[in-house]
Amino acid sequence: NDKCSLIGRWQNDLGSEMNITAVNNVGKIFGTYLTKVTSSDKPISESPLRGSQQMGDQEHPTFGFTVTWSFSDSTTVFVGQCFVDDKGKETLQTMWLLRKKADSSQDNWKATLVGTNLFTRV
Ligand code: B9F
Repeated sequence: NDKCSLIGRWQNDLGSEMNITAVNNVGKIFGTYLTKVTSSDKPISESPLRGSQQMGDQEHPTFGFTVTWSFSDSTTVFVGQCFVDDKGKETLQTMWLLRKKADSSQDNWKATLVGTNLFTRV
């Protein structure tokens, strides 16, 4: 019954790739994110991700992280949980909120997108 570790390379159902390079002793998460999808004209580039996970003796830890997109003015936060199945296969079940930059507070109502992503190890 192995514990689920976030460290490593992951791909989601959209083909996006993230590399979690470190989880430190207080549960801070460090890594990079390369989205496969965008709807802007700007070329996609790698973006930093920072977050934290529950530490302690947890088999299936919950976590959250933020991606501040390096090629756009928007930000996405992900929350999720790491699972290991009985064959030892790890998955990350997540939900995300994407905040677009609104031009004015009148446009606030249309500034947030929501969705889910499932990550598996590369
Ligand atoms: O496409 C987004 C973006 C922001 C401003 C112009 C383009 C940035 C990338 C977001 C990637 C999302 C998906 N990728 C993934 O792996 S994060 C959640 C999904 N999971 C136009 C305005 C706002 C969005 C599109 Fe834009």
